[in-house]
Amino acid sequence: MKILLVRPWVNKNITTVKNYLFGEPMGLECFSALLKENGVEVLLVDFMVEAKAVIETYLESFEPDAVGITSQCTDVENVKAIAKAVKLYCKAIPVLVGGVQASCFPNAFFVPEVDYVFKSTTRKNVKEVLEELEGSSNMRRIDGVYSRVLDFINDGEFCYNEYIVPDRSSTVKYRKAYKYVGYQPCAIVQTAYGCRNRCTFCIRWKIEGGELREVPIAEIVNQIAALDEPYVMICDNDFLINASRLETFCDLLETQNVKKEFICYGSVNSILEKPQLLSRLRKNGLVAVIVGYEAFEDRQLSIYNKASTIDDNEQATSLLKANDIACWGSFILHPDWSKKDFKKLLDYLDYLKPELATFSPLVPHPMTSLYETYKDRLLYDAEDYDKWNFGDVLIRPSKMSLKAYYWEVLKLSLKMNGNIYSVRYTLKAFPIANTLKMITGFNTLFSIYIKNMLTRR
Ligand code: B12
Repeated sequence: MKILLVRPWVNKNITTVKNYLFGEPMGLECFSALLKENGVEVLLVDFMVEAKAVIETYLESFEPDAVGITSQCTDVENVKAIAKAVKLYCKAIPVLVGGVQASCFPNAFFVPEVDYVFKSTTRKNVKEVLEELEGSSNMRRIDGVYSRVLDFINDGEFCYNEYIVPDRSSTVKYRKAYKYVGYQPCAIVQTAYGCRNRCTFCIRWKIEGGELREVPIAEIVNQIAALDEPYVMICDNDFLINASRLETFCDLLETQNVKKEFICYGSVNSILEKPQLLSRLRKNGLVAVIVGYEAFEDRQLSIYNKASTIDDNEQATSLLKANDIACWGSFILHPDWSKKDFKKLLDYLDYLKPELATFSPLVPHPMTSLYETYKDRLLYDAEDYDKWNFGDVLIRPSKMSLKAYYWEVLKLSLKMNGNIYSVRYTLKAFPIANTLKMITGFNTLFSIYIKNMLTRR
């Protein structure tokens, strides 16, 4: 059996960070690994890289027996367009959809052109779907999967995604294109699922579960050692959570002589709990930590149910700086902010001096309790999936017009990313060609903000 796997093109209408966050389609690589375990021949096409390619070319040349498509919130229309094109080419080719959007909103894909929607992906449910595709089993209810022949009805058990080692050979022809901020080529690795924190705005602990599930660290180091990329982005919610696991991580990197540079997400608490470990992590390649600061006041941190205080944030930043680890801070822009609040954030950034900072307007995602709080102020319906991209303003601002709010966001991004401290860091940390690409990326983002400012009502 032959299965064609597809990551859709970037949606042209969204507020996107694709110019500097351009990671590998790890979900499809995991699915590819499962398919190969079952003897399936796989071809993966990444339309995020091959932006001008069309699906028909691959349907003709590869002649697949089925097509699998991955999805994020911004991909819904493109996934459906690909599914439609597949069915127009040959009605008999089954279409399978998975990915984070299928996990969050499987019903977004309950359309006649899609045959299977995977809410969760496991060895067992992939095997069962393959048996159906091969005709060796009857249509039946499969855990975690909605199928069209059963009218997309499945009231059975659902589980979380199973850990699968990604089949990186499936993306070999694209790998040089994958980057994370100024680090290119950069691989992505997941070493754990779940989170101990319960931040009110976050969907990750909803998708992955509240319990921390760790993959044996020796398995992870073997995976990292086998990578060609010099840079590795560790996408766990909080890679810095487990001190003894991090010690073993360093032991193994040292004994196996693995030399890479790492970027990870780390919580303020995790940084504060293990100051003694940071210098060892730095020696073993940790170059940057993405820290969710979110706010500049304790009052707001407690609204978001953050486990840290403003004091903690400052201490964590100092610890990172003392160990020469860059701090990439992320912040949430609250819809009830006045111009003064934007100014306060800017002052706070001036004081904290994260090497880089990103801003996301508050997203009251339907999977979170914030949805109820803000549902009367929403600018878009929950089904306008591509608007829920963590870049658009979704809640009507209370202290200024939407236009004025976008203007504040634009000014903030310009001032922050153009500040001498960040520019100096960027020039020092990344090759000049990558810095130039980042500048283009920021410019594109600014033009999107300007467009939003002028057109959004
Ligand atoms: C790395 C990453 C990226 C990478 C690449 C992601 C990708 N898969 O293509 C880059 C940097 C490109 C990226 C971009 C964006 N991202 Co992003 N990203 C992540 C991150 C940190 C990890 C994703 C990941 O690789 N997970 C691990 C893999 C293994 O999980 P997975 O993809 O779900 O795959 C599993 C199953 O879903 C299944 N599967 C996947 N595909 C398929 C297909 C089939 C057919 C089947 C059967 C199964 C299957 O197999 C895997 C088994 O475990 C997550 C946060 C997180 N940890 O989830 C955010 C996250 C996914 N991103 C998010 C967002 C919002 C974006 C952007 C929209 C931001 C923006 N405004 O530009 C863009 C969209 C890019 C686009 N498509 O145009 C949101 C998604 C929200 C949503 N409902 O979709 C998340 C959850 C972050 C958050 N805010 O909480 N992202």
